[in-house]
Amino acid sequence: ATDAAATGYHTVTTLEADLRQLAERHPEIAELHEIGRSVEGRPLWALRVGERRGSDRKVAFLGCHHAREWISVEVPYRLAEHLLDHSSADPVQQWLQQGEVWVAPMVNPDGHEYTRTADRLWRKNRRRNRNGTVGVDPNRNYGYMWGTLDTSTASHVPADQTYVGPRAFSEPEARAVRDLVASQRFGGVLTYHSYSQLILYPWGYTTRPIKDAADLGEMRDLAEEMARLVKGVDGKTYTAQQSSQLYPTAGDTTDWTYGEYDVPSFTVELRPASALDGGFILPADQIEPCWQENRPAALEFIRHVLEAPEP
Ligand code: 0X9
Ligand code: ZN
Repeated sequence: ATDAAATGYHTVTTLEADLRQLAERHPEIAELHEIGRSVEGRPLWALRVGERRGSDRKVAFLGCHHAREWISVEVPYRLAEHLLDHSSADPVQQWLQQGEVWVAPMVNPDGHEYTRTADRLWRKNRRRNRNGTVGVDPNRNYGYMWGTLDTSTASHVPADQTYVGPRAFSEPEARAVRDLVASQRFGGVLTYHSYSQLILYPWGYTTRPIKDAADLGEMRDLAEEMARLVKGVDGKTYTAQQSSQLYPTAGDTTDWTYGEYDVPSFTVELRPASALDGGFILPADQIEPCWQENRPAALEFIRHVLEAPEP
């Protein structure tokens, strides 16, 4: 639909080709995994990066739960590329010797394809709902406190943008992430979205802070450190806050990863800062600076998770 503006962004097809190439160029430390299939049958890809298969230190980065948030594909993709390009230089080398980084840059390929060909602002997946409407919000379909809210930001109405789905994990996209997290036991999960320049930590479903003071301190400190690191690159402000301060929703990714597995979990809302700066439509010439400003924060998250003392 918007070829000129799209130059520089991956499509479903070019992402698959580029992930394959990355894995082929680095066969000793990278492997492409199909972690599931979308509603329309597209493969869901995750790249595993690390020397030792089955290590006990692992961290995951996710992108593009929401179709129109194109930049959220590019930051995790470039992270994978960066790790592989620097796999023989410390500290990356050390991390990849001892641990694994998993990157799944496009959890919602059906939606992404739809934003390219039909409706640039589509958000949800492409589930055909019972009542003839289309789409479940993949970031409302996770199984922690799923469905406990019924609001405009977590809706039980199938036509709505934030439709939670008929039941927790009704959607293959959310199930693929569930199964990956369940099988790999990540020590931390970070999921990219756009926009608003925020670094969010649980809870999202309630305005109450998480109960465990140590966990809260850990996530708050890390979110604030990541925000400082972002600012250090280009001066951009990313605000660290509890998810529900943006708005309460139930069934998002990080409430589930923290609620179920107790691991540090973040939603990073990338550029731009506001709708006035283009909202979901981020010009392709901002992919590189957006990646650059998020790189130290992503590496800090990896360091934090992979260098954590053994449980
Ligand atoms: O609503 C979402 O899923 C995320 N924002 S977005 O604009 N990318 O759609 C934020 C999810 C964070 N969680 C909560 N606010 N509870
Ligand atoms: Zn989003």
